[in-house]
Amino acid sequence: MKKGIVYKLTIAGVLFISCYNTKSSRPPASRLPSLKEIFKNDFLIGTALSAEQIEEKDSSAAVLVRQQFNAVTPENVMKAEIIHPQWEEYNFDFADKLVDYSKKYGMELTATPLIWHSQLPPFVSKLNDADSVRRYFEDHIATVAGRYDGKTHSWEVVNEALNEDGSLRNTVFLQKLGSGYVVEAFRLAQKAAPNTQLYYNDYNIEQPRKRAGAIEIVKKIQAAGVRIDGVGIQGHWHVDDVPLNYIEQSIQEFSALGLQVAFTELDLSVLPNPWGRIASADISQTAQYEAQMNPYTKGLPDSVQQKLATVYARLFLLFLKYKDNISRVTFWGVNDGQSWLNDFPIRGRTNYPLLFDRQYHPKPAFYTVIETKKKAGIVIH
Ligand code: 9MR
Repeated sequence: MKKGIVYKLTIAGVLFISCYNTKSSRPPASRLPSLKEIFKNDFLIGTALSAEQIEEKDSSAAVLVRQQFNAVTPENVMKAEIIHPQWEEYNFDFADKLVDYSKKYGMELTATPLIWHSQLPPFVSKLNDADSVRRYFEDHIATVAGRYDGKTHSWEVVNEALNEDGSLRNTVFLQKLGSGYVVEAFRLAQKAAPNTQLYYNDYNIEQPRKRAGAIEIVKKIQAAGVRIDGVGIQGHWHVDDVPLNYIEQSIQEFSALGLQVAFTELDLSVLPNPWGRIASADISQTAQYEAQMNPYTKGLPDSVQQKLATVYARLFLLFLKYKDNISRVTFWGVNDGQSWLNDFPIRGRTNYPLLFDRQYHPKPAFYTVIETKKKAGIVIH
């Protein structure tokens, strides 16, 4: 990490914060620098879209997404409970709308998740025998991945299969299909979607033990002669604990296996974590609301705003260093108000994890991220 650059970025952030707090000095959206333009020779810049955003119901969001992003991921609409609610019933309405949306605006679409233990439709949770689970698994992959082949650039084929210690998570798929199910999912996805890039996706896989588990998965897939094109590091981190060294080692190690690396769900929480700093994205882990755990209901103090800006910049400097290995950096949501982190792991908090605030205005972190590329001057038009 070059100290000079961080210093300049810090100055840029501090100067911007003074302007940021004065509403009248905010540039109109049309005059903002564009993340997708700034990083166009480096990696794609993506965002997760909610159902409302796919339908472009909010015009501020719609304008900003078109201006800033060249890749999209469904936040929820391709999850099994939505897309495959009953044995023989599929609901492709929103997923099809997203395909049209990505085509219309020339954005790269990442479909997700194909196989995930969470947000399964109730009929799958009730299955007790291995044959039925296998039937669901095969039908789901063939039907859903098959439908979008040629329409989506990539699939996150298996999502969150690992425990923190690198072992396979105890899911209905592990219980009923055995440990070979991950390789099998990729084999079936490759068959159904031969023109689609295939990724393994998880949170905390930059952490050494979980990373070792992910590498084992990749090696098994490759040893079976099955295609895997990339690994998605989700990137749900805490602003006080972004593991830059582990992220760098992970990019190096996954790349050494011949894989692309994508940062698929980036956001940085600024709120206290009830269990210490290492963030988790396991939505089954929740805690009770207490006022002291929700300190920034009236706005983010400048010091935290500045910290967020500096940490985002450090992260993007690292991404730029490895731009040849990184296919895409996707934020998990368009603005702070939409973020899942307002409700996880404690419901009803006010978090500030993204680059755009609740009014869709760019935050200081937006500018320091842009500075990482420009490395000189302050980009305030
Ligand atoms: O952001 C998503 C939130 O709206 C959903 O309620 C939640 C449960 O489906 O999933 C969130 O997205 C998750 C993603 O699909 C997988 N990685 C962790 C994300 C945050 O929980």
